[in-house]
Amino acid sequence: MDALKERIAADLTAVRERSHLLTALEDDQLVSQVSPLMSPLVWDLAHVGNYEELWLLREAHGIAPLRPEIDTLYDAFEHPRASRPALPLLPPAEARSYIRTVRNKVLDALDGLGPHNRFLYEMVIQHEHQHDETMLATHQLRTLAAPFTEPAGVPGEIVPFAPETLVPGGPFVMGTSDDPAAYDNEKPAHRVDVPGYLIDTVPVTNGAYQAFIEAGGYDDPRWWAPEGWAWRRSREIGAPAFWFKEGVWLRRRFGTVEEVPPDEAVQHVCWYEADAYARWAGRRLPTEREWEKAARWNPETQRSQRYPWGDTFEPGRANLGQIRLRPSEAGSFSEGASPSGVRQLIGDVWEWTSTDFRGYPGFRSYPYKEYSEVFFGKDYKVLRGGSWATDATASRGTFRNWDYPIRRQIFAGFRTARDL
Ligand code: AVJ
Ligand code: FE
Repeated sequence: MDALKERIAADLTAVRERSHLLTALEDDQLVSQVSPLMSPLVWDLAHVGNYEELWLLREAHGIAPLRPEIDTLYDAFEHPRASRPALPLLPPAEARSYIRTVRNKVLDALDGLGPHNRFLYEMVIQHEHQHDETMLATHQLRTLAAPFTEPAGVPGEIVPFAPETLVPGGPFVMGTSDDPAAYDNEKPAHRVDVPGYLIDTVPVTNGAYQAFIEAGGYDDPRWWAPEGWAWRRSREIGAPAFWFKEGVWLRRRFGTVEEVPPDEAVQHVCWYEADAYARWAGRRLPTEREWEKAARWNPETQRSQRYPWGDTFEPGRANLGQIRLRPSEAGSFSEGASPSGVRQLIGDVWEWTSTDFRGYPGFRSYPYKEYSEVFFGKDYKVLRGGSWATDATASRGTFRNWDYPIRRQIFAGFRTARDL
């Protein structure tokens, strides 16, 4: 077996171990729904297997459907999340057995992996990791203890940093045309001219965000976009999701309560909160272009890199892949700095940008419209960089995520910017 096939097989095995760990609960916990925003965990589990069957067995290898009658149950477009618990879903044991059967057939077919179907493999691996991150968000919404524990011993040294970093004006190459793992929405590579700007060297911390809270930021319409203010007034919200105050600020995280650590990147804020904080601070959210230029552009080589630190993934340069179950302290992972000197762009928290999710010039949907294209428009904001919960296979300088500006259950924070 050549190196690529070995790597793909290892990635498939690794992500499946994750998925099993995240569903190591009693059946009643897997079939019940903790929030209308999320699927029952047993839906995610069978869905990743059904997606693997569709794209690898049927599409990549022309193998006849194993269980065509269940396709409709696991089609995310036919059944919105809120309606999924009422479906006649495969019970947990059957779901596990179905996805095992699919996987064994995929491993048997792996010999037929080649340049023509490689992306489908990269897509299926990333897809399961993306659902694992979604399952982690489901666990965070539960009040019970999670079936996994905090790994010990990370991260390392905190290296001091200037609060903001200058990125000079000029063109850079955004997106990619040749990354074998890139989704359709990351393509094609194109030159964009970005005027000079200053951007926070690290994401906004809990401590900085607390200052906004204590300054009455949640009650001051001056800082909020009109729709953001309407959102804020429609509910009793005065802090990030999962925070509550008992003398000091506390947060619930995977069923346990702890003091909010001031130096960690803030997470579980929606776009409207991020936008309001930025205005209160006399700043703004970065555009998606600004985020990517800060992360990828190397002025010395005049090229855009796959990661802030270079072209290959290197563990230890980012808080990625659940090496810990929360963002790291500001100033950690200094080895992950970009050529411009901006830090913690990859990992820690997804970062809200000011940009609506749209296709790049020359966009072509592949391999299906419902991955990206149907979400293009004004409704969704782009998030960049991945979080502590994102796997390395689904994180790179070109990767684009998107969500509604009201969403708070995802592992999202932000950094701010300003014009020169
Ligand atoms: C890219 C995270 C917005 O979860 O809705 C999963 C990823 N697409 N299955 C989502 C996805 C199909 C997607 N996000
Ligand atoms: Fe999916």
